[in-house]
Formats: sequence, C-alpha cells, structure tokens
Amino acid sequence: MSHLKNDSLLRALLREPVDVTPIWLMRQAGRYLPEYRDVRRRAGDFLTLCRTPALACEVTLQPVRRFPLDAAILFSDILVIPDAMGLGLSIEEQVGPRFADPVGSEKEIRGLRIPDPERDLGYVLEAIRLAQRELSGEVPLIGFCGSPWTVATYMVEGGSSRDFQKIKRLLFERPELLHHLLGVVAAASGAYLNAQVNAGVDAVMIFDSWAGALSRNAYLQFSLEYIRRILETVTRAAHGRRIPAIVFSRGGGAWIEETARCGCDAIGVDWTQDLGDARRRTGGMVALQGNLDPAVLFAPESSIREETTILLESYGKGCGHVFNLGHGVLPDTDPERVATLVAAVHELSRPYHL
Ligand code: 1CP
Repeated sequence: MSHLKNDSLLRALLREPVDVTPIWLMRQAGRYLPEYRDVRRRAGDFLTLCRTPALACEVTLQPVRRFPLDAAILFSDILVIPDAMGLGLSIEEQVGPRFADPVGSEKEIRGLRIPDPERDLGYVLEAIRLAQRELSGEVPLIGFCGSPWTVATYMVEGGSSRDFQKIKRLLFERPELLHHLLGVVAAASGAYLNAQVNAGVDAVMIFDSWAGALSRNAYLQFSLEYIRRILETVTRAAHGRRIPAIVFSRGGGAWIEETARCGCDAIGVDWTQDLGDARRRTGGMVALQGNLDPAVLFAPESSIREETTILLESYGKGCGHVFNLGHGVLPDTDPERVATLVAAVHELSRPYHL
C-alpha cells in the first residue's frame, strides 16, 4: 500500500491493524539532544536553523537516527506563516517567540495577505524534499501547521501569553474582525499544508496548543470551525496514498466529540484526559494519539515501563492508537529515558494487537 518500509504510523492513524503500537514524540528534535544543540549553535539562532534546509533536514533526522521511532516530524515552527506575512518573527532563548509587528487594528488585520508557499516558505518545502530523500522510505514524515486560533494568539498578543487578554478582547469586542483574521490564517495554512503534501509529507498535523484557553462555544466558532476549513482544503490523497490528518487539541478534552467530527483522522490528546474515556467518547470515529505526561521521562526506567503499561491498558486492545506524549519533550529530559520509552512501547504493546 505504500512506499514505506515502516508504515505503522499511517496504519494506526487510519485505524488499520498493526503488530505493535507506533510511537513518535512531539518535540522529538530539540534541546534535550546534544546533537541538536550542536547544529543549533552552528546555525546561530533558531530561525536560521529553520530557514536553512540542510540544517532543518539534519535535525529532523536526528531523533530517528538515535531511536527506533515510527515517524519523523518536519523541523520548523507554526509561526513561520505569520512571519511570511511580514510580522517580523524572532525567537529568543528563555523568552520564546516575539513579533515586531503584531496585529490588532482594523487596518492591520484587513491588510494581511496570504503568503505564497512556494515563494515565501520555499525553505520549508526544500527541507521536506531533503528529509524525504535521506529517510528513503524508512518511516513516514509528518508535516504540520498551527491551528488558526493558536497562530492568531501569537499574532495578536505579539508572543506567548498567560491570559490572552488582547485576542480575547478582540473576540468579544470585534468578533467579525477576529473571524477575518482567522479566515486569512486558515486559507494560508491550507495552501501551506497542500504545498507540504506536494513536497512529500506522508501525514499532516494541526497543533491547537491553546484550544484550552476558550470556552466551549468560543472554541467551536473560533477554533474548530477554522481547523475544519483547513481540512476541507487539504489534499487527502497524494502519490496514490491517503494522507492522514491529526488535530492536536491541548486542553480540548471537554469537547472531543465535536473535534472528532471536524474531518480529521486522529486527535492528539493531552495528558489530562483518560485515553479509554476519550476512545469511548469518540466511538471509533478517529484514532487517538498520546498522551503520556512528558515529566514521566524524569522517572526511573521501571516507572517509565509501568506508566507505559497503564497507558496501553487505558486505550485497550485493538488498533487506532499512536503512542506519544501529551505535549512536547522537556528540554532537561535525558535521551536515555526516551530510548527506554520507545523500547517499552514496542515491547509491551504486542499483546494489545493479537
Ligand atoms: O531551539 C530553541 O530554543 C527554540 C525552541 C523551539 C523549538 C525546538 C521553538 C520556538 N520551536 C521549536 C520547534 C517546533 N515547534 C516543532 C518541531 C518539531 C518537533 O520536533 O516536534 C514544532 C512541531 C513546533 C510547533 C509549535 N511552535 C507549537 C505547537 C506545539 C506545542 O509545543 O504546543 C507552538 C505553540 C509553537 C510556538 C513556539 N515556538 C517556539 C516556542 C518555544 C514556542 C512555544 C512558546 C509558548 O509556549 O508560547
């Protein structure tokens, strides 16, 4: 069915049978890996690393060279879209992302233009082509973007935020203006994911990291609706294969039934949810990806194995589970513990697929 030597990720995302539960980790490339810190130092800063295809390709491959992971994820960031729109992104250590020119006024928001992925984000597409050449079908490569809501929080707040005051004010004061902003980001994201599919990614993921900042009603109107629009736009079959789509909804446990109906194949689940409960509530409509607390990787080896068993048991027997963390790998994580986890998942999940 595919060009891949190991297609267990794609099979699990489509709820097809597998021998063992596939595993990859959010932020599997990153500061906890000494080889990442080396390349990052060579690049000088994070954005140069993202914009240099050979280096972005290199760090994309680092975790799959070190561990027997079942997928690689493109090394980039969700904020390259607003950067391509001209908001002037910088990412500083300890501080995080910052925009020189955030948007808020009618003029700023109505003036936004949809970037051309080939022209404005060609460096990402080139990194995908390089990574696929190097991977040569070993494991699938996941492409991604942020959800319009999550990306818009950074565009309006100007960086990370604790209380989302500016964007929530916009939501309640000028809802039509926020809808316009989200529509532009959704159109840009759809075009961008399609370009990633054309460049060769095997699956796509939409990160809604700040879903949990919204009420149920606001989530449905201002986040899920725009994720649905992206998924309507994105090519779901390419190169003779289906391209599965994952939606990671952090803090979105309360409305998982609705998320399951947005057109995705799988939902990424944070660690606050019980996986068995999530499975019952989504009733086999979608696969589930997650959801070990990343801090479990600070525990001794025996506890990592126990927590792995608890999680596999909570999902239960059968297909449709992709093992992952409930959020990204923490920078102080010991790579040896990641090796322990990957081995534990492959070993301990066998009985669940008999
Ligand atoms: O090297 C560094 O110091 C920069 C830290 C860093 C890294 C490693 C940033 C800045 N982005 C990334 C890579 C990244 N970002 C990936 C790589 C692929 C992987 O291995 O998983 C991905 C998928 C992202 C996506 C991303 N960026 C999200 C969604 C996922 C999540 O973590 O919730 C978000 C919210 C961002 C914004 C962002 N960029 C960088 C940071 C530190 C942040 C988060 C800031 C915040 O918490 O507000």
